[in-house]
Amino acid sequence: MKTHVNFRNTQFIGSFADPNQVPTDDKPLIMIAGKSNVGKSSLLNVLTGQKHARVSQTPGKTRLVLLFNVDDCFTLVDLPGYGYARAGKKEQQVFSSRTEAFVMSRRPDLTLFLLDSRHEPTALDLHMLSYLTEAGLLFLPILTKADKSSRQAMQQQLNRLREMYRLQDSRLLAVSAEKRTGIRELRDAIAAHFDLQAAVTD
Ligand SMILES: Nc1nc2c(ncn2[C@@H]2O[C@H](COP(=O)(O)OP(=O)(O)O)[C@@H](O)[C@H]2O)c(=O)[nH]1
Ligand SMILES: [Mg+2]
Repeated sequence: MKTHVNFRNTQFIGSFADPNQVPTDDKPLIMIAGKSNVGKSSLLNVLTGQKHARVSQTPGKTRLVLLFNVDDCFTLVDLPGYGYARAGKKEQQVFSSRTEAFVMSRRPDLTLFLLDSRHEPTALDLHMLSYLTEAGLLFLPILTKADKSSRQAMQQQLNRLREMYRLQDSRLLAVSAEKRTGIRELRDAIAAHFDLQAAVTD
């Protein structure tokens, strides 16, 4: 039985245009959700210490489902982001119908729900929040781009979101992929969810 998970030992499994083609396995599934440009790919790269996911210059470009094997402990799925302003109306929903079918059939064991620390949650963020809650999917809210906000603004935002989401203190993390802050805490939180410890690697 493994006791530690080394996030840096992550292998890319593949990319899929159709979520239906994503292979199943016997490992717990973690999904990354959040609006386009919130920093999903950047966080994934810092979390795994590798340049797996392409950080987009053009927001909304990631239409593929990316799948990763994290140290044989769990499978991580990076889904297309929502709310890309220039996308068509059909894109202005949290999931496409195919992605939603994927989420409902696979029911991820944990969702990393990314929110921009600099802004109020958008209507689609709130939609995602109620989606996750109503579907009974466990999620870990994460504030991204913490380097862009002052300490004081970040604290206010944390307090506001904790109140809004009725969260306990430990359930809301702030991270910066740029400055690499909050990454160890995030690894610890994910690992703990699966009764593992995060290996200290960097
Ligand atoms: N300042 C700052 N910028 C970030 C951070 N994370 C991502 N970005 C930038 O935000 C943009 C979108 O990032 P990306 O990871 O592609 O977002 P995604 O669309 O959610 O996958 C890129 O220009 C990144 O360089 C961060 O922690 N701090
Ligand atoms: Mg991306």
